[in-house]
Amino acid sequence: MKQPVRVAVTGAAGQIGYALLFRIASGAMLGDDQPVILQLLDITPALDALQGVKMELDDCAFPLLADVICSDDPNVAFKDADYALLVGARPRGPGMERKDLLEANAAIFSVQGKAIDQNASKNIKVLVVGNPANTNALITQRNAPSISPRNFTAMTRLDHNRAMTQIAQKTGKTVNDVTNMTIWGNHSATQYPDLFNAKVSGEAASDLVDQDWLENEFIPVVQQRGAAIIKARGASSAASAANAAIDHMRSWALGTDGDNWVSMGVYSDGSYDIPEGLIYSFPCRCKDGEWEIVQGVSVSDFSRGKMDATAAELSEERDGVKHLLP
Ligand code: NAX
Repeated sequence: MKQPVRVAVTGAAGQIGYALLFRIASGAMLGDDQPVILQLLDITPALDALQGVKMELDDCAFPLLADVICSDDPNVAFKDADYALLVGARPRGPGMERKDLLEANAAIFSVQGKAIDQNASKNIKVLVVGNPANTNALITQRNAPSISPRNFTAMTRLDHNRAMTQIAQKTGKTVNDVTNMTIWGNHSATQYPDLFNAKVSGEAASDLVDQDWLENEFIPVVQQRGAAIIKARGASSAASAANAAIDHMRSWALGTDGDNWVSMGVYSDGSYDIPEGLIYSFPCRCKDGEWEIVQGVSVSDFSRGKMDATAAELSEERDGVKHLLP
């Protein structure tokens, strides 16, 4: 049996946490031969609820679950962590402006970035789920200067999975037939789900649908899916978000298949003329625990406009918290 790895999860007492922890502990994220130690962080008022989650984890008797540590101290939760899933974030409260939301989260993620810098493994792989995920990932990364910026990522895999299902259903196929989907940019309503490079059973997805559906159905449905779930369920996506977090980490740790790729919010190196240093969602392939941005993906004028618009939003978000960045 391999040595256990340490997986920190923040916001662990929340609804995504409840859908996520049991799957990590069962081996769905890192493989069924990889034991894990869960290091769970939440705020002090949520510690009783977190203890209840730990009791349920204990009661599952997962063979791969070596230990569960619960804390309200980021220095404890990130101690020697090999992986971190940053799920906990400040939701938008009544009367809160977008700027206030960015600032409240900047405070949380700068504390967590510093705690990761001081306590975690230097090879830690960090996924930020809590919104605004890309900018929270940027803040975390900037507060952890001793760790490579490549180790901080943001989640757009839920958008990616949503887009795969939309095109599969439209073309009467299954998600197994859909490859090379890309979400470009921010995990927000400006994200650009790209059908021009996606394939369905090897054929260009954009050839199988008309431009009207692509522009006026597919893109807005994917962009607005989170709001549609809230309207239908009375609560935001939780199981599908947890599933996407598992998919993201699994792809990163264990690799992607062949020529296929996945969407990950990663540190921009200037590829596709996206400003360097933004955490922007690109098509990525993963191997041996490393991601790379897929190069040479075709970009039409239509795509370019949408990729630039979502980059502009990310630059604005970054400028909004500039005074808080080290
Ligand atoms: P919940 O409100 O159910 O849970 C959040 C948990 O985080 C709570 O237990 C809270 O006490 C905790 N928390 C708050 N501040 C904390 C801090 N400083 N340190 C540690 N824990 C803290 O929200 P949930 O539905 O689980 O969603 C969590 C986050 O995921 C939200 O920001 C949400 O917007 C975001 N999402 C991101 C998605 C993505 O695709 N990137 C999709 C789903 C989801 O909307």
